[in-house]
Amino acid sequence: MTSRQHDIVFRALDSFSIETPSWGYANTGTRFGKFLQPGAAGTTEEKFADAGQVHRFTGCAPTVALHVLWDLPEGLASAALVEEMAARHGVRPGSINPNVFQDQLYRHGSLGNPDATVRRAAAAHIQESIEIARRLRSRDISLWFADGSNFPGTANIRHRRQWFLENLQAAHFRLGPEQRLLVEYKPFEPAFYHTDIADWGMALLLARGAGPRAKVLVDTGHHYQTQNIEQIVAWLLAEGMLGGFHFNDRRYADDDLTLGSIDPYQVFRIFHEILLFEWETGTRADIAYMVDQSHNLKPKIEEMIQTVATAQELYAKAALVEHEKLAAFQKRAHLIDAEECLKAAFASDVRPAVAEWRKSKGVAPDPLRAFRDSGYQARVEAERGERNRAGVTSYA
Ligand code: AFD
Ligand code: MN
Ligand code: MN
Repeated sequence: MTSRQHDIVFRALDSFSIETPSWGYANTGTRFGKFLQPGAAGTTEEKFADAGQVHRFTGCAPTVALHVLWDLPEGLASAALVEEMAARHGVRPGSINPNVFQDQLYRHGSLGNPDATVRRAAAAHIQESIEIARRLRSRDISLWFADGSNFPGTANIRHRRQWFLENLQAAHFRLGPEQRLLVEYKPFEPAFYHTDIADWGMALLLARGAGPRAKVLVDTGHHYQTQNIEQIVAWLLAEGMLGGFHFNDRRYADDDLTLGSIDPYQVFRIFHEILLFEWETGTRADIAYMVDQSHNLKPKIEEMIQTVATAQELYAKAALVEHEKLAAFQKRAHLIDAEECLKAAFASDVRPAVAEWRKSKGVAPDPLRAFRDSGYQARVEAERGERNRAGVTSYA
């Protein structure tokens, strides 16, 4: 690696941080059941403690996404306690995730429910989530809806679209001056005939309709197998509508596997589109990088460290693309040379430079090894094992 490339990697890592999800530290599973881990976090305090380890050993994961029902069971009344817990563990509350998909009330949807009283209940929960975000000084309220239907003819798609538009406009009206609504899309699951916000176009139109501080959230697991996600990212960047990501990986559907475990080149291409946009426009894309994974079988904290370290490496690789050369090759349709600009950067071994960056920040060069040597896992397994083995787990 040349000293110029070394400096590029350092600058890229200096500007990169990624948010981990509280729900990634708790026992979760699939619809076929959960395999409980003795050291899994069961309380919000434990989730912050575990997230604090990830930030301590990676140096780039300072915020934790919170799920309102799971992490703030008393709603706004839980906010002060949550703020203290986060500070105790060296992290801060991150995006606030309302939960309008779990209660029985939402059997036939939330904002898309044909019953106006249910729509009002969902809207009230979202508004309380906005208040919680304001109290915790969190910028983003991250909205995912399970709404949809399973059978043709059972739902009026256009009425549901209108209810979403009206309620997202009402939510937007309640935002503080610095806050944003992130509208997430997902083509299917748990609804299997139609999902009300099924693709980036619907999310874009609803976000545009809600107001100027509503943006689109791209969850990398929420696309059909063949979709070109980096093309969606390029369009949303050009439209000024890319709010952030929920990173994970997938082989088949929304599998919530470890970022980069199946297709690291796709994550690289997503980061490349963002860095190319920033190079061309001379602006910094204001994007929330977040993890959304359900750490089911791997040890949870280790998988989160692996996830964050992989994200850093792929971001550093993408930063090595020589944009001037690429632009010139694209202009002259020199296809192989243009493609080789990406392949050369992706093939670069950035690990030594990343390790040096970590040391320069007072962080261990190998975060996974340092965490394993810390004895933290054995300690929390001893503290939490009996409770977890008894199957006492918090939501998520
Ligand atoms: C599930 C949903 C969606 C949402 C996440 C957190 O598919 O990705 O963002 O839960 O609520 O993964
Ligand atoms: Mn998501
Ligand atoms: Mn998902």
